[in-house]
Amino acid sequence: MSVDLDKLAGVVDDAAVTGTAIPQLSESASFSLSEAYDIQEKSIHLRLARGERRVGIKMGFTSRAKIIQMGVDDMIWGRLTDGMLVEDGGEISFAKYVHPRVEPEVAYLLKEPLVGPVTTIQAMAAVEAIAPALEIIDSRYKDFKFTVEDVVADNSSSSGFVVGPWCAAEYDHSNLGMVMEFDGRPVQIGSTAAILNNPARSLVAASRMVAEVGERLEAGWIVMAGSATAAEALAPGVSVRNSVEGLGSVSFKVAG
Ligand code: OOG
Ligand code: MG
Repeated sequence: MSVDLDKLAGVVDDAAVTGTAIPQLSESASFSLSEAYDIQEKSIHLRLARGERRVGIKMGFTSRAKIIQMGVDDMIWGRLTDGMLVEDGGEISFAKYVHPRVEPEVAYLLKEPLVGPVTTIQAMAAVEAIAPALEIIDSRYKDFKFTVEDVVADNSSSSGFVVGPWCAAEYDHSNLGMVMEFDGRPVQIGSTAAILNNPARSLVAASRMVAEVGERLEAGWIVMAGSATAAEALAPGVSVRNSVEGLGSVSFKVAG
């Protein structure tokens, strides 16, 4: 019997909406990586049907630190909607999530579409601006454990994203220091170089990977390049800031 992708999309969507942990889908169903992306797409359709709007993509496992932390060694991507956007300086409610973590990232804003394989120079020519960013990830799976197929089906743990001030992306941003603080205390220190040696390569990978499912990166979209460091678990009351050398900082607070 073939696996019911629509049903599995409903399962991950429901877990995300209610902030409830579920067993890994692969424990009771067998599906390929390509079917995992189908489940992801179908789960996003449920969001769009509820009125959310697609605003971009997030890349995952673009740094060694994340690959080591999660034990998954394949680059992955997920779909971002406006419903996941948290305002810079805004507040989130802990109760909405299963076991949220936060990652220091940078985000790109595109001014032109990117289609399929492109060079780093072509990718950067399509960039309007770059910003310091924070990603709030929240695996819907129990104990934050998953196979690559499971995490992709679960929209690559996408849950929230916060984007700081947009800066001109003309200058070299391949090795900028990054500090993520909890209540003013540094919890992760890294560099944009940890993201594929240059986060622009994440954009190149994003263009190539979405083309595999017939998508292209659209003008106006945001691309989250992936975490430069291991993720940190959030807790009620904590204030989070990511400062990126030369780009400024981005922050949010978890309600107490
Ligand atoms: C998967 C998402 C990874 C990143 O920036 O590497 C990711 C996860 O760790 O749950 O967003
Ligand atoms: Mg991330």
